[in-house]
Amino acid sequence: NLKVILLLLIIILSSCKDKTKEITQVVKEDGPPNIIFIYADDLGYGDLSAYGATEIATPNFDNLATNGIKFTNGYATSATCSPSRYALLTGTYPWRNKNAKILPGTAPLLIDTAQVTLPKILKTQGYHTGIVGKWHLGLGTGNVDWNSHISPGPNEVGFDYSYIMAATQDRVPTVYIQDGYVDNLDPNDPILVDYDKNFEGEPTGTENPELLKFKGDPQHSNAIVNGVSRIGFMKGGQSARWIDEDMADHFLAKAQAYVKSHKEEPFFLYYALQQPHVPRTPNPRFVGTSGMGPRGDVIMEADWCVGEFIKTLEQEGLLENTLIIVSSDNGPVLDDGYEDQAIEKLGNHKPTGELRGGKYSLFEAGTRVPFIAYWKGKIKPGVSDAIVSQVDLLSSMAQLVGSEVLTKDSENMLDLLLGKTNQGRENLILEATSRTAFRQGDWVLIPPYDGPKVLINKGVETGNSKEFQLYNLSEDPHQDQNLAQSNPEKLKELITNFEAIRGS
Ligand code: NG6
Ligand code: CA
Repeated sequence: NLKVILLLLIIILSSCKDKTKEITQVVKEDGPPNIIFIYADDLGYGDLSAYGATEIATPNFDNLATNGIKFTNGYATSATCSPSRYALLTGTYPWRNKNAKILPGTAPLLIDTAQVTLPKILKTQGYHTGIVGKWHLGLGTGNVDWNSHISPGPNEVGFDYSYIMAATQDRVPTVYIQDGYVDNLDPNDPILVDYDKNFEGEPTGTENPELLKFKGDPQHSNAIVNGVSRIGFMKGGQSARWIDEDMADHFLAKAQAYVKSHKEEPFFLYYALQQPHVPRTPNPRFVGTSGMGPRGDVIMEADWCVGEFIKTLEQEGLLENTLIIVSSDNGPVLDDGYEDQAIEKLGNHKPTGELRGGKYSLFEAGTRVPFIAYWKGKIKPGVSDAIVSQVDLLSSMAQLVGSEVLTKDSENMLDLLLGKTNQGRENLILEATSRTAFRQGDWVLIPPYDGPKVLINKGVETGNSKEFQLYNLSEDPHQDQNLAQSNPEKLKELITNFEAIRGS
């Protein structure tokens, strides 16, 4: 009997071993997998039902989270957009580039065209690369002429195809740009953009509030397009102007078309959703669906987009050979410049989950975001508490496609993303509006910073304090107990390690 049991054990064990072998060989046998990043804008750690939201249902995001790996310590590199996107594509911490701040719509390209980028690496391995959605990494070299070829931009840093909005939905120019050309532009009605002064005769939110669907704060009260006042002034380009309520459908259609037309070759698609960033303009199909006003409604809309997009991948037979990473560029904010009832209608929903802070904050909710890795049939569903950052995606994806490229800041987390290990990062630099903090294991160090403790208009705690702050996230996930005084040794250790990386 013992012999039989032993034999059985050996058979079981060796079949397990075969399974792991199978996973590691998958990439080689099936050819290079497609890679898709679905990247939301300002989606908070607590905004998805898979991450604990009870007042809103996000079945399509949840499908990826529950059938893939849901990371509970996954980070954007920064608590604002442009820096996070910079790190996502370059594998370099944004604080290394002094220009990596929230960019105006007229900012020059933030990424050096000579710099390593993920899409460039993928191209060298035979991939077709595309971006659809929000760019917000600058365009041109200063003084962009929106009526001719806009360059350099995504196509000069590694994307074969780009269909983007230049900056944010609340910034001009409010037009789509395809491969460097404004889509649908009538040459007889050229676009002019200025971030300092208005064009004569153009209405603004400040002067013509009667034209608005909802009011903006002073910064968001410049050019009015579709009844929404924006940051920055703009004139012309009427036929090219986007319709805010159609943006989600528009980008979705472009993303679907992209995967359909590139399914015969390995491709990388960066699908950068615009939701739930302001202005929140759900398509009428979604108005009222969340009961939370526009912010909830656009999360429902984004979830629907994810569902439709996954359906397309399924119909095209691509799901089994596509690694999908889902995340967000920074944490959530309720009032980000428009009167859209995000606070009034929030009810019991907690966009930050149990975390402290939010967008712009050095506290956890600024940078800790939903982070999901999904690959049908290849990644075993699970939950991981390992620390992983979006800055790691460059090296990890490079590894996946057989490239050896690594950047200093980007750690190879491929095995973690594929569920073959639960070993994540030992430490990570966090960033928010040009300030940095440090996570090491369960510990977080926030150095002293001047400035307000709370952004009054936005209701977000910045993390600023005259004192060092030290938190232990395993005991205190909401960062209420500053242990800097009571644990001077830990404090010293973290300061030393933090400074070593900051100075490197
Ligand atoms: C801020 C805007 C905010 C938003 C943010 C960019 C003001 C007062 N606030 O400057 O509304 O546009 O920039 O958000 O202008 S991000 O997600 O792209 O970083
Ligand atoms: Ca953002």
